[in-house]
Amino acid sequence: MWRALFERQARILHGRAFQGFLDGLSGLGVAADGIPEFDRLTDILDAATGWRIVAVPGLVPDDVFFRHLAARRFPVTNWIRTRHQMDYLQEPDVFHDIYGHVPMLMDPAFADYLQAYGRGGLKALRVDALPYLARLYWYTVEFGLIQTPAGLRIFGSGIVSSKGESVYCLESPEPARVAFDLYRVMGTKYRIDDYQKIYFVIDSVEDLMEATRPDFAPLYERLKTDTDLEPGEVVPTDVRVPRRLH
Ligand code: HBI
Ligand code: FE
Repeated sequence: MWRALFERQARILHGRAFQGFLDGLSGLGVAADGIPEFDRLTDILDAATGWRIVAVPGLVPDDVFFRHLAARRFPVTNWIRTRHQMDYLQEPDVFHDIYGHVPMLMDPAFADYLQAYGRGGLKALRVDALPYLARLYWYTVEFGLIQTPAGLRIFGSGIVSSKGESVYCLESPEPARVAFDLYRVMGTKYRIDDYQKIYFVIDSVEDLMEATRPDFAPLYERLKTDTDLEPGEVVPTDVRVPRRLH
């Protein structure tokens, strides 16, 4: 199953995945021949950015998840999907977590971003603002796109670990593609059971880290008084990003 998933995604992501993701994947030595040894993987990751992985049986409670991230520990599910779940499964499995999430943690700026996200998550829980922060994770860590000199590329884990969305997100005329804006992202709802209707595009991981450095508390207060945007909605202040045409 690992080999089938890895080889399928490798074909699709050629020319579509962000170079930082591909560099992370090869730097970790993650390959088609089998599920990586967690102990070996965690040592390579630790040497690169101080992150480690911890095996978990599946989704863990939010506060547990954020405490791990805040301590540079990424929770990795310890089972792999069945052949009936080849194209879609609701919960992250070891392929989604290792192939989708861990490679970007080899990038120092992204490693800092995800730890900051974990710290922010613990704060958000205390002020009952988790839904807003979960949208930031969803539209960057899971479904983020990045503008590069070579063109629009994918870095979101939910996309790189799935089959169909890797093409759709870059080339379909259907979804909106909008330049990343923190307040806009945190005010936008998302669907978990279908392709996204909107993608947010960053110019660099450093930009993303900078944009999310300020304290979110005042943003949460404003967001609580604003109306949430529907996933497909586009507003006049949106900076639209053209899709890939080939
Ligand atoms: N647990 N194992 C695991 N993996 C996740 O990605 C995860 C989780 N628990 C909570 C969670 N994600 C999200 O609800 C938070 O980002 C809000
Ligand atoms: Fe995920």
